[in-house]
Amino acid sequence: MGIPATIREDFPILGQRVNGKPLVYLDSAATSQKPRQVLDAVRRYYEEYNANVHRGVYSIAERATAEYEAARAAVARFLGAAGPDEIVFTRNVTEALNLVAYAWGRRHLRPGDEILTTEMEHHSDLVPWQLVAQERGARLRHIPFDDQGRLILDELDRLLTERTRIVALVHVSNTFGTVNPVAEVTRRAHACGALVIVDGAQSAPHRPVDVRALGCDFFGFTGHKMLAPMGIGGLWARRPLLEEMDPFLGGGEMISDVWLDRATWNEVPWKFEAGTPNVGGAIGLGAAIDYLERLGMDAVAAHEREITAYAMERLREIPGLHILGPGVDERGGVVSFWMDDIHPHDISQVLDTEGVCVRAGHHCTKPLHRKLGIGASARASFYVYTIPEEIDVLARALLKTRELFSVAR
Ligand code: 7TS
Repeated sequence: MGIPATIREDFPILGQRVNGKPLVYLDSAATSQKPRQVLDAVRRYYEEYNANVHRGVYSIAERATAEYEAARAAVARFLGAAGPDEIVFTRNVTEALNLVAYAWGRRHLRPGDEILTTEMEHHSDLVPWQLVAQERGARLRHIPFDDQGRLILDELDRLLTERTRIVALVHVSNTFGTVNPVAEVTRRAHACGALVIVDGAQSAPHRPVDVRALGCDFFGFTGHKMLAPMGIGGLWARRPLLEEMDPFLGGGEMISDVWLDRATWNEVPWKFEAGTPNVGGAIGLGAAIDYLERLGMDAVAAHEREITAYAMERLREIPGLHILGPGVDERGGVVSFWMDDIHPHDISQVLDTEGVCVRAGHHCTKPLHRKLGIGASARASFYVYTIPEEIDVLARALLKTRELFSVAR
């Protein structure tokens, strides 16, 4: 069963007009829109049982704690974790990746050790490793990509050495859209004794993810790209890894006992959740997962594949437009492109006059763009609510952009 276009009615924002035109939101890789079911769950929390979690012994606090922990269980089920204790809530995937870089990296990295990432990483899976590598005297290396934006796996065996401690890679590239062969990379990394951390920001929202089938050791995700509010995300990690790591942040909730000069730690996962968490956000994430599970992640992936194939077909008709990344069989719902003689910011501005939202810039993948020799690109990205008619609007608006700029020259 495909995804019916009627689900658009669940997304209040999609009924809007901007600049006199129906809103065509094609920037879901930056953040997704939110269905009523998620908005209602968050509002219900604030209207009916807003209270801090894990401390009150009165009814609404108990309900808040139960719903917060139910959301953790939903995430565990959604990602195929062994249990909710393997899920740490964070603000977003950036915080999840930093958590591992610091809590794991500070304990395990020694001078001369190597951290392997890729040339297509988002800055949030590069910079934390740069910081910890500098602090620990470790060395960063990078898996290159080919001219279609695919990782060059032939290089992997050369790059993986007995010094490699961890491989940090993006599951689905937010710029190329490439779906990286995480299971294969993990198999080879483990054979060298290295751990693997996956940036799942663009995969968990869009395709079935089973962390145990992937075989990786850490998996980060971010709620706002999967129908949930901003400010909630998380980290999945194998329980023994969470247990051996020191906390990342100190404060309330993450302790077991505290003296003036020392403290002991709470159990996992709470050891990593210092301070009052985003309870409303977690509850919204639980509702978002319910929503996605009702649609079925296979159906979500199939829908996006269809939309992406159609978008690539329509965009290829536009003269002087160049699509980045691999063919539709190897990509998620992201199509980045550039156009001869037109800056991506100009593209985005002209599209905005037609009600079309696309991202322009480096998409937090500056090294990737630098390697391609382009400073920036434009990007259309899709989700469950995207319909082919919106791709038609995009294609018409791009043709209009082309005409405007050829007249201007
Ligand atoms: N990793 C990838 C692959 C991403 O696409 C993003 C966000 C992040 C990490 C960071 O997510 P955050 O929620 O922690 O901020 N990517 C984008 C984007 O492509 N456009 O805006 C944000």
